Amino acid sequence: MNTYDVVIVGAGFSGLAMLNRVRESGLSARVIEAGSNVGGTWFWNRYPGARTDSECYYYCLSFNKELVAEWTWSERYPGQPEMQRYLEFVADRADLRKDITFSTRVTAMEYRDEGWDVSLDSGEQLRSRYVATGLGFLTDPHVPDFPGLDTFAGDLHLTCRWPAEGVDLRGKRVGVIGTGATGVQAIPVIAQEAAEVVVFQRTPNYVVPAQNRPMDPDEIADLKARHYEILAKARAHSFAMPFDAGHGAAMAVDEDERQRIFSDGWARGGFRFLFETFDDLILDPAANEAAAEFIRSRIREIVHDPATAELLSPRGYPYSGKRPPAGHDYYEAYNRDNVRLVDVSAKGAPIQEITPTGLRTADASYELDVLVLATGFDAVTGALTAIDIRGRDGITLKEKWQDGPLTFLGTTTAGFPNLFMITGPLSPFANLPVCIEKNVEWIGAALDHAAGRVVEATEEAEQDWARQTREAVEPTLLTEGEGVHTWFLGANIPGKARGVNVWFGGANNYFRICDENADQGFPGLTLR
Ligand code: NA7
Repeated sequence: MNTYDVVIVGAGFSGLAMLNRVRESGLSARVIEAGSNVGGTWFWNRYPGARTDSECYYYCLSFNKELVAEWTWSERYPGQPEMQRYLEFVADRADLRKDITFSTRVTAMEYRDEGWDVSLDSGEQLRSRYVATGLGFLTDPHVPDFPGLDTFAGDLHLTCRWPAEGVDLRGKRVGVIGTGATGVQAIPVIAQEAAEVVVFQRTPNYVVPAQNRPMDPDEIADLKARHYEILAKARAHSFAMPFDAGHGAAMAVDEDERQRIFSDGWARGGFRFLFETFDDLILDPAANEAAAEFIRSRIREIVHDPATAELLSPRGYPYSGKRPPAGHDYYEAYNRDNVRLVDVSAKGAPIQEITPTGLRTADASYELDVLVLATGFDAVTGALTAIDIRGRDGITLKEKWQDGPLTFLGTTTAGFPNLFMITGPLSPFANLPVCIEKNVEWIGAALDHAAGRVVEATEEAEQDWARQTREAVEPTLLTEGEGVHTWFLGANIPGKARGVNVWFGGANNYFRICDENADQGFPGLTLR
C-alpha cells in the first residue's frame, strides 16, 4: 500500500496550493483528482458563457512570485478556457502534476491507528497520516427530482458537466432551467446559437452587468507590479476583494446623489455595485431596497416588453439574499426574438414533469430538442458528505452533520483527527482564491506545529465557532433568502438542514482570527 504524509483530495485552486505548501514542509503528498486534468470547478463548468464573476487580477494564486509575473490575463473576467489554461500553467510552473493521480475518485476514508485509510474508485487503497480536502463550495451537482426526467428523448445537459467537445445548438429548441449565476451566464450565449431558447425561471435574481472588457497591456503591467499590495487590500476586505469603501450609508444622502452613486456602481460593474456604492446594503433594509429598486429600474429600461421586465424583477427578498450573479448582456437577451421567459414559480405555473419531447408546466407544454439544467449544487457540505468519511468513533461526517455542519474555523471538525478542509463549511464565502490561500497557510502552519502528531479540533472550539458564525450573520440581511432557496442556507436542497453554512462575519476578520490562532499556538486544537 502506498503511504503518504498527506493525501489531498482535489486538484483545483485548493489542491494545487495545498500540494505546493506541503512540499515546502518536506512532506510527501499525493493528490487525488476525479477529473482528467487539473482545474476543479474550472475543469467541470465548461458551459457556454462560463467565466469568473471576480476580476482576473485578484481571482488567482499568489503563492509563488513567478506565477504572478509570468501569467498575463486577456480579459477583465476570464472565460472558462482561459481559467483552465491558467490552472494548467500553475500546475506546470510549480511542477505539481507528478504528484497528482487523475481520473480517480476518493470513495471512502476511514480514520484508524492515527491516520487515514483512503479508498479510491480504482480499487487502490492509500494510507496517509493526514488528509486535506480541496473540494470547493459548489461541486456536487443538484439535479431536481423532476418526474419523467429520464424519459426525455432529446439531449439533456447539466451545465456543470458540459461535454468538452461542446454541444451543437444550431437550429435547436433549447430549454434552460435555472437562472442563478450559471444560468445568467449561459442564457445569452446559448441564445446566440440556438433557434429558440425557453428560460424556465422560478426566482428572478438581481443581476448587475459585469462590464467585461479586454485587459490593456499597461494596466496588466501596473497590476503585476502592485500584485502583493492588491492582495493585502483584498485580505483587508470583508469579501476578500481589493475594493474601496463605499460612500457610507445609502439613506444618508439625498435621492439624486444616491442615484448618481448607484449609476456609477452599475458602470463599474459586478460586485463593485454591491460593495463600492454604499457600505450598508447588506445591513439596512431601506438601503438594500433602494439598491434593489435601482436594479429593477434598469431592468425596465433595458427589457422592451414590460411584462417580461416585471417577471425578471426580483421582489420580496433582499439584494444579496441570494448570491447575486454578474451579467453579460443578460437582460438584453430577453429582447431577442428567439428568447422566451416562462414563470415556473409557485405564483406562475410550476414545472409538472419532463416529457419525452419536452417539458410540461401547470398550464402549458413546451417542445424541446435540448434541455439544460443550471440547477445548482448541494453546496458547501455536499461534496464532503458524498464521500464515506468515518472518524475516530466510526461515525460518518454525514451523520455528524445531519443537523448542519460543525467545524472549527471551517477547517477541522471534532471526531475526525488529522483531517483538514480547505474552504470547509463555516469558512468565508468570499473571493475564493484569496480565502483558499489563507486556509492553506493556516493548515500548513498547523501541520508544521503538529509535526507528525495527531491533531484534532475540540468540541468546545467548534461549538464556539458555530456560535460566532451565527452571531456574525445576525445583523445582516443575508439570512433572508430561505424562501427563495438560497444555497448558503442549505435552502436549495429539499430536506437539507437549514442554517448558515458559511462564515459571513467578514473574510478580513476571519483571516485575522486564523492568524491569531496560529500565533497563539493553535488553541482549539489538541495534539497527541
Ligand atoms: P444556483 O444559484 O443555486 O441556481 C440554481 C437555479 O436553478 C436557480 O435559479 C433555481 O431556482 C433553479 N432551480 C433549482 N431547482 C429548481 C426546480 N426544482 N425548479 C425550477 N428551478 C429550479 O446555482 P448556480 O449554478 O447558478 O450558481 C451557483 C454558484 O456558482 C453561484 O452562487 C456562484 O457562487 C457560482 P430558485 O432560485 O431556487 O428558485
